[in-house]
Order: sequence, then structure tokens, then C-alpha cells
Amino acid sequence: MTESTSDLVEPHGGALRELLAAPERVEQLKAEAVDLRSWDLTERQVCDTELLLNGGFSPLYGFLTERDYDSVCTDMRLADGTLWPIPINLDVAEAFVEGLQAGDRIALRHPEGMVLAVMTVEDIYRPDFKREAELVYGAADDAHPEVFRLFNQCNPVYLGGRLEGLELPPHHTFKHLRHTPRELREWFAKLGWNNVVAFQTRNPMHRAHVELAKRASQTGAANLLIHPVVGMTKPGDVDYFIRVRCYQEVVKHFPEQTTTLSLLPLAMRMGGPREAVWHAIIRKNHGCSRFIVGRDHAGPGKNGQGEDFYGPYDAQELVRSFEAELGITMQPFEEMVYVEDRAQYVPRSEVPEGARVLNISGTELRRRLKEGLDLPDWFSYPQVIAHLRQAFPPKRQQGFTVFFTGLSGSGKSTIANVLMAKLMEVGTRPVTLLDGDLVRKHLSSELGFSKEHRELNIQRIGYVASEITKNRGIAICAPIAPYRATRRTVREMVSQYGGFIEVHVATPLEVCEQRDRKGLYAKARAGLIKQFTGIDDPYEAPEQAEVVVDTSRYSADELAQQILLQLEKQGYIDND
Ligand code: PPS
Repeated sequence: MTESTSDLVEPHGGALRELLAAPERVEQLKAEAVDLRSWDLTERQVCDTELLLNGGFSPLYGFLTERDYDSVCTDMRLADGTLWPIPINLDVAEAFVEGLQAGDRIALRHPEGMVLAVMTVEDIYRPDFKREAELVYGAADDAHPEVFRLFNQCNPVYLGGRLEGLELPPHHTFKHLRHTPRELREWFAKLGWNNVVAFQTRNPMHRAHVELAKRASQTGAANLLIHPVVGMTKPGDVDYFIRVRCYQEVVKHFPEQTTTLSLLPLAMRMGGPREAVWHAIIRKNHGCSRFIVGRDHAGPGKNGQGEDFYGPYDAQELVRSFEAELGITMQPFEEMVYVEDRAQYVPRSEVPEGARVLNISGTELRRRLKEGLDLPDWFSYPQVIAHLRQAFPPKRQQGFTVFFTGLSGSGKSTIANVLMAKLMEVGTRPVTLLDGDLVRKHLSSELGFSKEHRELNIQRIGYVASEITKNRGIAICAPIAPYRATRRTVREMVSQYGGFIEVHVATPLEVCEQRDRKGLYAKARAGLIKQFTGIDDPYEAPEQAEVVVDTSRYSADELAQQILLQLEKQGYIDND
């Protein structure tokens, strides 16, 4: 065994299980890794590996074996009874496990190429994602971002086993704000902070959060650790580069002697109550004695029926029920709201009767940022707003993607070409057309039309479109894109950087087949082409496309105008 379960039982941390090997052993592992089967870690697996190696996930000693996984899913405990609410799994492709056996060792590689850890495979198993979704997240409903990931992006095989760490993942941003659990414990000890309350966040902080955190530290007579997640958060969240600049401004409003800021490279699951328990364990590992749990902690938003997945205070209840066992005190907190006549923030339940309460929701904040509207001083700090304004320029300056989807021969390319010409006439941004046929020639020439290949093709288009959008250009995509889930993935990729306008070219199959410009429908009917969309392969029509057009009733010019008007209505084309 090479991991060190250190004796560093700090005032509040409990034993820290760090999995980084000693320097001599690292040299041996490096030599061994050269000949090992090697797995390229995904972004999320890098986050999990970092917290396994640095002790943030103590007492885990690696990715969960099937016995531990089952027990975590059903009972929120490892097989030995230790409280652990969220499964931590290494998901890999079927091809990777061919010939792999329990007892084999594999190298886990960072995307930059270095080996982060060597894993001794103890278990190779195929999970039931539906069961995991129901047990851990409460529903097999893919409106939940983690359930969506399980159903659509997760690799089918889980590997369980012990890790020996070679090095932690490199970080090139905000190095001075990153600390391992050991570093934080030592830092707290040096400062004499023996009672520290942690504040978890994945959003920019405004005055309400500052008031909440200040009250929490005062109530608990504790020092404050602002501990934002900078690994992976909910799709669509403000990216962490911008958030960290905002936190750096906000931290200036706390006394330097009692408050600090540190970034946590966690991949969140948006698991509500279970996630709150997990966050508490992670904060305890980072040397904290208290943990703030507010309203709707790590909430995933609405389910498929438009209702919240979890009740607003479910997370507080679950953490409270485990408080003694967790060894960290929960500091429950209500939502803070601004009472106008008092010019003060107070918890919602303490608002005097009849008092006027002001509040700006996250959605309203984004609307005001996107439209360049005023944001009052009572809500946030001018420096924070300035950073956010940089990140959310008005829509007329943002990039966007127009994503056409529809059957072969539906008229996607024709309208896309007209639209491209019109947008070039507008002339405010560079325009790139990613037509289905063009992409298949230049980016996806080796791909066929199986489900797997089509998904890969669309993901490539999505990646290029998201880069164009990020750099404030216009991408026009025109593939068939027959699968709903893949289109949703592309929407998420692009929306974090700018607009995403899905256009369903809903020309009926009969009309497409009658036209049969390329003669492909005839061939498909004759069985000469297999897996042809609409004939012997499905087309899942969009349910929420921004624009639906039918080329059997209008000309391409008329339809391109409809799309332009929609872009204008949404604010992307505007001469002001
Ligand atoms: S997908 O599903 O989005 O990856 O398809 P896409 O990249 O848009 O490619 C569609 C074009 O490829 C031709 N073609 C087929 N289409 C559908 N199914 C099968 N089996 C197939 N084989 C070849 C067809 O010409 C499509 O072009 P468009 O422009 O859509 O007619």
C-alpha cells in the first residue's frame, strides 16, 4: 500500500487519506506506466481523480468497486458502513476493457499527456444507469443534468480499484487561489483558525451572498472560507474565469484577518440533498468545522413536469440527519432579501409585515446584462457588475449559431445558403457555413451513418460551432442531426458562449421523397442504402425549436427572412 493515511488529525478534519505516492515510488510508477494500458481521463474524471489523490474525497482510496457502488446507491454508505452519498466511478468504453482482468494495472492520463495515477483494477462492471439515476438523483428524468450525462454521455463500463498517484493535475489559472486539503488545514493551523465555516458556491456572489456568509460566520463565531467550485458545474453557469474575478472583488468586502478564498476543483452532480452531504464531507476534509447549507443546495432546476426535483430545504434536512456522524456542523441559512425601507438585507422569514422586498433573480440578472440594462447598487458591487458585463456583452455583440435540422432533401442547405448571404450583407460578424455534406467531406470523411457515427459527426459540428460562437462569429449548421439528445448536447456546448437558434426544417417525408434530388430515397427504398433517415432510421423531431419552417409552402427566400426576423426579435441583429 502506498497511500498515506496521514496522522494529521487536525482539530476538525479527521484523518486525511492522500493517495500520492512517495517520490521514490513515483519514479517506479513512471517507469511501469510506459508499458501499461492507458486511459485518457475526461474533464470530469480529472476532477474526481484530483480530489481522490489530494484527499478531498477521504476516506476513498480509489474509484468505487461494484460492492461499494451498490451500497452507495442504495444506502448512501460504502460497503463497510462509512457514510458516502455520491458514486465516484471511472467509466470507460467497451473497447478499453477487452482482455482486461481484475488485478491488471492501468495508467490514468491527463489530457495534456502526463500519467496522474496508476490504478489496480479490482472490478469491471456494467452499471444500470436507470437504477443509479433513480436511487441517487431521485428520478430517471433526463431534465436532471447528471441523469442526462448518465444516459447520453457516460461510458458503459465502470472500473473500480485502488489508485497510486504520481502527480496532481496541472492548473494554469489562479494558482495562488488553489489549495489541497492539507495546505488549507496547515494554513488554518498557522493562522490559529480553529473554527472555520465554508461557503459553497457555483455562481457569482452579490450583496445577498455576502450578507449571508457574514451572518453565518458571526452566528458560528467562525472564520470564513469562501470555497467556490471551479471544476464542473451546471451547464449554462457563468464560467469560472469570470466568477473568480468576481470573487476576488467580493472578498475585499470581508475582513482580511478572518476570511479567505480558495478554489475547489470539484465536478458537481447537482444532486441536491445527497450532494449537500457530500459537500459537507469534502469541506470537513479541507479542515472546516462548519458548512453553510442554504435554500435548494446544489439544485438541478425543474424536472420534465416543470416541478423542482427536490424541496427547497430537503438538503438541510438530510445534512441535519447525519450531522453527528459527519463531524461537521451545518449552518442552515434562509434566502436573504433586501428590505427597501430598511436599506438592509434580512432572512426572508424576518421581513417585517408589509415591508417592500426587492429581489433580482438569476434569470432577471442575465436579462439585464444581456440587454445592457441598469443593475442597482443594493444588488451588487459595481466592480462585480463590470466583470459580468464583459462576460455578457449585449446580444448584438455576441456570437450565435443557427442550427438547422431536418430530413435529407428537406431544404436545409438551400435556406442555409440564403441565410448566410443575408447575414454577410448585414456584415457585423464573420459567417461560417457548416453544411452537412461539407462537414462530411472535410471533418468527418471517415464516418458512416450508424447512430454512433452520426452522434460523433454532430458533436464535431457542435464543437466547431461553439468555438465560432465563443469568438463572437456566426455559425450556420445544416446537418440532418436526427437525435434529440445529441442536439441538446450541442445546444449546451454553444449556449455557454452565445445564442443558439434551432431551426426545424419540417418538410414532410413525402415531399422530400418526391423531390429525391440525389436519388437516395429511391435507393433506400430499394434497400441499396441502409440506415437512411426517415426510411429505416429514425428522425426525432425537435420539441422546442426556436423556428419551424416548411419548404413545401414557402420559398427559401421567404424562410430565410423568417429566420432573420427571429434573430432580430431576439436582439442578435440590431443596428443600435
Ligand atoms: S447526420 O445524420 O446528421 O450525421 O447526417 P449528415 O451529416 O447531415 O449527412 C446527411 C447527408 O448524407 C447523405 N446520406 C444519408 N443521409 C441519411 N441517411 C443515410 N443513410 C445517408 N447516406 C448518405 C444525404 O445526402 C444527406 O444529405 P442531405 O443534404 O441532408 O440530403
